[in-house]
Amino acid sequence: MKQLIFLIIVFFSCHLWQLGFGQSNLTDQTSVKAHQQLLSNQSSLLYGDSNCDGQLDILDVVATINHILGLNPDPYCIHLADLNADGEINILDVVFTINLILEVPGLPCPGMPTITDFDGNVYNTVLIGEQCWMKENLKTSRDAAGNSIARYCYENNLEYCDWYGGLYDWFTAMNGEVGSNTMPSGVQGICPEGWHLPSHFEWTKLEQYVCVALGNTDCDFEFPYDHTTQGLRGTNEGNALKSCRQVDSPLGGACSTTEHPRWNSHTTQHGFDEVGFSALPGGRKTVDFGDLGIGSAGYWWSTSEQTSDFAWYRYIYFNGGKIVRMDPYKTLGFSIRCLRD
Ligand SMILES: [Ca+2]
Ligand SMILES: [Ca+2]
Repeated sequence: MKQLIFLIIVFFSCHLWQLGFGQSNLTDQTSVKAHQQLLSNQSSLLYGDSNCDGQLDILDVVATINHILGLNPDPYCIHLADLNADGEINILDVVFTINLILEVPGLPCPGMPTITDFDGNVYNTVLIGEQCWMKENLKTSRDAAGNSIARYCYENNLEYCDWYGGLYDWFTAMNGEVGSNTMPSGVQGICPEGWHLPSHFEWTKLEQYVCVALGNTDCDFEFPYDHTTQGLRGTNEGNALKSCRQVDSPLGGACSTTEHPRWNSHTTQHGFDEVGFSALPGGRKTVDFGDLGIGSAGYWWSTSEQTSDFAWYRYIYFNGGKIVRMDPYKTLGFSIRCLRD
């Protein structure tokens, strides 16, 4: 893959320079108008579409290489071309564009590789199909407006919040908003500005994407868009969502670790992080039985209610590869993953 990318870059770098591709000047008034027209025609931002034609393809790679070479390609949508959002256009954006075209799994979200919450915690992001997820569990103690919220750290130990994120009951997570079954949920909850809590169906979309990516069959049956199917679903999709960090992971290397955060040891049901979701087992806070499950299970809220007392969640566990969908008590404390709006 790296060789292919390198060859493509070399090919276009060498040949397009000679061809003098797109040497027009953006300061030309006609060009500026055409550029603005193209921008206004775009209903939503298509990151990587550096030549502003509404499509993501090899021509965008060409445009960005030409931009780097000082050839002033016109039109050129610089805000769509800076995929790693570092304020400059260079070879990293070329590689990112190629990876986007090739749909390489686990890429950071184009234009937003990280997101920072009100407390200053920085989270990596990951693009999974059409969804942009936080790659880590939320750990904030304040909402996007700066108000304190009821964040709980496992066993009241702040280190667990650093490693696995905070635990929040459903009411805290929703931050006063009403339940939602739509896609997207439209519920910001305690997520940063521009982000929202996933609905039950948005989790379903992720599950179906992973199911298909693994080449599994019956994805519509295993992960249906309904509010009736409960229990253990799928086959190995849970393992595909897990971080590979595990005690004695058979994958070895950095995946095999005793350091937090990590999953408890298992010889066959280890995570392999197929799409970059990197799920970690933050455990849960119960009302009557204390804190349970750190290292052995991760639980994530959705915005979707079943009744006034129960809401849908997802649950992944260390000794199995399936994903659990159920509707536990809203008073339980679980992890949160946010989605980009
Ligand atoms: Ca394009
Ligand atoms: Ca850049």
